[in-house]
Amino acid sequence: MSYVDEVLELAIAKNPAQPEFHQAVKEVLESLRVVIEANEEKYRKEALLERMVTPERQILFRVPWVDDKGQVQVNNGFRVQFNSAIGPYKGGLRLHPSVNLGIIKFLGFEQVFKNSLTGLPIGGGKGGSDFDPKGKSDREVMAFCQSFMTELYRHIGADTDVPAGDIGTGAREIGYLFGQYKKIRNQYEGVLTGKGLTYGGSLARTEATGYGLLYLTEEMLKSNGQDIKDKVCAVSGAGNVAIYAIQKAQQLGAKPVTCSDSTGWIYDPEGIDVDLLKEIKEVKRARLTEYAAQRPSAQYHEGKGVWSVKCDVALPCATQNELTLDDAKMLVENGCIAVCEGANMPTTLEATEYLQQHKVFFVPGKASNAGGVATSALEMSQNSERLSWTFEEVDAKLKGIMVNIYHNIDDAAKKYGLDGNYVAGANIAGFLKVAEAMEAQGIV
Ligand code: NDP
Ligand code: 2IT
Repeated sequence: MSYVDEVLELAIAKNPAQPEFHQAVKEVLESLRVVIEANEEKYRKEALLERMVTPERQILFRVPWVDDKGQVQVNNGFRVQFNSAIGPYKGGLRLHPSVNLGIIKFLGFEQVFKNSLTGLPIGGGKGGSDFDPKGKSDREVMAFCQSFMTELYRHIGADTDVPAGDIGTGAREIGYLFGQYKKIRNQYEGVLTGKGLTYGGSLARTEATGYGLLYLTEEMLKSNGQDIKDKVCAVSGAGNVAIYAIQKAQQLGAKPVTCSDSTGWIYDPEGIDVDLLKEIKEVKRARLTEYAAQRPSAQYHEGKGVWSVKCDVALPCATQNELTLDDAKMLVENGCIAVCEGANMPTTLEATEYLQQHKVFFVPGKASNAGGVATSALEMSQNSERLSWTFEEVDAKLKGIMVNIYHNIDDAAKKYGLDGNYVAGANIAGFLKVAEAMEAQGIV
């Protein structure tokens, strides 16, 4: 059996009931075949792939807190420190009722390669909890965050592991987490990113993932003889990534016509009103029905459906496996030319294959959504030098990083005879840097 198949089997057998983790490992290992086969004996002897699919450390903990009725609640807390070959562990904290160890491991595994692609010195990690911030009071969110940090603080640090936001973790949660860390450690350090601007946050971090997605999409289309201008975009999600993807798409002259949340979706043929969306989601924390109520051109539909809308470019920005084979078929049928992932692993393996077979440009999240974590690394740099850069400086660096990522993944794909296969390009380019760093550091 080939080394890749051996490790794939092993990863599945050793991590039962973690389908998202299996999916992420399968996607990466399958596309590394060409690289591994060229050095099979060496990599096998070093057990390099076994080490890559096994987190360096996994921390599971109890998070007890008291709700507004005086009732004690208990959630599960996770931090998976996946790989520190190229820098301190870095990656977000997801707060969502669906969170379990397999989901955090898939996200941590993806993060290793993504962070490598940024070209910045950050290793990969991810964490979170099955706590649901939706419908909770600010005091309840604070109580949860303080309890979560009361355990997490001993495992993290500005040079050890630097968490940040993800689904359900935004500026409010990062603030409460940072406050508790500082109180326990009596230390003011850049231990989290996505901080508020008054206490060490970076300008443009809020916008970075969505803006970065569009910078990369623009560059990818340009390199393939297409222009982002006037492209109709279908966007899913209505959170941090989706909102700023919509905003940057509009600034670049494209026309985003959809967005969605977990209960329904909006089709707005005149283009999404991003100020209204921000007001509803960032300020009121309300549902998309409110958007339709205030915007005569918008149609609201219950359930899923953004991929049924005719579009040129699809930008999935909500969650994993939200774009299925049936969705991919509808997109192809409707003439979609590109799918660039804002979320982590939003496209199923079958849908990805179908899109690639039908010559749709497909860029995986570990490349196209890397602008968020890249700007987090820029926040770490600013914290280290105790300075802050202007919005324009950070934004220009972000754009440069995204343009570079596109060319690196494109070049890596071409080098291995896989022209236009950005999944392979991203996995290969991300892998090679981490592999070399691991080999240089011995068996640790
Ligand atoms: P948010 O919590 O800000 O927004 C998530 C959005 O997706 C919400 O509109 C949410 O709706 C919607 N959604 C629909 N179905 C689901 C579901 N089953 N589970 C969770 N959300 C759902 O998160 P972000 O925008 O920060 O993250 C979106 C995606 O982008 C995730 O995959 C995340 O890992 C990825 N990402 C985020 C980065 C960042 O910097 N924030 C960086 C790189 C990737 P509702 O509010 O109704 O739940
Ligand atoms: O998936 C991701 O890259 C993030 N949620 C951002 C991580 C970070 O450390 O900014």
